[in-house]
Amino acid sequence: MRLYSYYRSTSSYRVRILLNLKGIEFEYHAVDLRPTVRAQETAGFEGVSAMRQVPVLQWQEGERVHRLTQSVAIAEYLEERHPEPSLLPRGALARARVREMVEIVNSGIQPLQNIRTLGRLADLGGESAAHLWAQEVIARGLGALEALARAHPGAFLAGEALSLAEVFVIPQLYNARRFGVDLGPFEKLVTVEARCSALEPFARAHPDRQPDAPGQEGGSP
Ligand SMILES: N[C@@H](CCC(=O)N[C@@H](CS)C(=O)NCC(=O)O)C(=O)O
Repeated sequence: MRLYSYYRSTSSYRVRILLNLKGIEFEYHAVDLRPTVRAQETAGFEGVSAMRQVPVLQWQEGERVHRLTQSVAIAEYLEERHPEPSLLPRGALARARVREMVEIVNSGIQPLQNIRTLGRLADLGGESAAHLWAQEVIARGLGALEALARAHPGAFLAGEALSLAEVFVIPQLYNARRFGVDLGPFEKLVTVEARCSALEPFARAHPDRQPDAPGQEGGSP
């Protein structure tokens, strides 16, 4: 499989964790999203992603090349095709609880503070207004996640088992630090993050360890 990714893209980070957890090898294809480069806008990339975004998962079956975008769709696909280890618990409500956490990140936080949104906000209102907005939406979403996680005692966010909730929330915490969000109020999220960081599939997916990260061969300056 090939993953079109950018080291600091949290949506790509989710898919890297997923592939590692499922034990699926992949070729890393870097797309440089830096505003000074914007490789996603190059002519060929529209055929890879109509939204001109990463992540994109690409694989071949016989003659056919398949591409899938949107990390939630990718997560559900991988869960169905590679059910072990399972990242969704048994029971309709428990599964819905995990998806609830996934959606808080996927639609409640990330689109409001992604590179495109913040770039436009900075154009309209200046860099510091955009930064403040990002801090606010991240902290608001993390507050909701912390409350949900505390309501479900256990070593992980939705109970005793690792699930898609960690796959989505751990990258968002990385981004929260980038934006200087105070993580003090999110004690359970940070505790679970430490537990996940000690696991190889999460550690290997970390932005700093990607081939396009600064300091890595092929990394950005
Ligand atoms: N809903 C999408 C979000 C994808 C997304 O926002 N990707 C960002 C990086 S995290 C991107 O490629 N931004 C570049 C752009 O929009 O120009 C997913 O979950 O995969």
